[in-house]
Amino acid sequence: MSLKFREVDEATITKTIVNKAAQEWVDLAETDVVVVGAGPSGLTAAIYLAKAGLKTVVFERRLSFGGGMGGGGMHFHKLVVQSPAERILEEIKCPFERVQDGLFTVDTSTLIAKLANGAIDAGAKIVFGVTVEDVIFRGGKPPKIVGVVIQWTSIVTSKMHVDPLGVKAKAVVDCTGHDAEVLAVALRKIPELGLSVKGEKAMWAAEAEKLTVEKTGEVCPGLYAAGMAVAALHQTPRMGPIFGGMLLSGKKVADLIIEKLLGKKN
Ligand code: 48H
Repeated sequence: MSLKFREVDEATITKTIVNKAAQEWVDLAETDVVVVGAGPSGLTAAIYLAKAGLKTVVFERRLSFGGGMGGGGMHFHKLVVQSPAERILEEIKCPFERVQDGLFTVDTSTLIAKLANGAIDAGAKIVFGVTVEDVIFRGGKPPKIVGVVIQWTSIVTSKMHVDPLGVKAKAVVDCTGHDAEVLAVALRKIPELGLSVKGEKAMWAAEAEKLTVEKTGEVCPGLYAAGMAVAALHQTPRMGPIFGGMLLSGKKVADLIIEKLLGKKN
């Protein structure tokens, strides 16, 4: 390999970045599915949505993947996953260890990398540093969610008054975790929906896992909930650092959207 560096002009670096990003943003302005949040449920949903051929964009407010996975259980770097979610681990080629019948453990960093890689390989676009702060809706009985309102996270945290942009989508999935941020704002600003986010209940792992997956789905036309946002909406219990429910919830929401938009049953 030659050790001679290619000379690069600063203006070329700027033009390349701005040009390519702007071209992509033009394309992102109208998409099939917006997934909000790149945690376990959001990344899993993105894998299956993109695999099915749906144009999928994940907006993540932080500059990293993984959501609550990185913290493991109280910073211990292992997560627990139960059957049948190991099938998802197998599909994304994520190494895991069997602990007991139907119970498995995986390294936090490994699961984050494999889920993110799976989503990108499937064709999903993941954009960091973007906060979804509102939804776009159209009136009707019931009203329909037709997109999201986005802002740079750095603008949100600086509290500067900069007007946001809108991205249209056929389906929006709230995968924002404990605060169910997209549902919270949509349900507050569109009272006709007659719902609100009350927050999850105290811990009961087995019940929480079952109910999270069971209640994953469409909340109102165009707006879906997956992962911990489901528990926050339906006031079901929390589960602690067991992640099978998050993965299965992400897959279930993807299956529902695929069926709705493409008429295909998985
Ligand atoms: C853009 C946003 C916004 C926004 C948030 O918290 P997450 O990991 O969410 P889930 O539901 O996929 O997984 C939950 C799991 O991590 C967890 O917390 C569990 C199992 N807890 C059990 C318990 O008992 O405590 O990821 C959400 C992601 C994060 O990366 C956020 O930064 C991001 O969404 N996010 N992105 N716009 N408005 N709000």
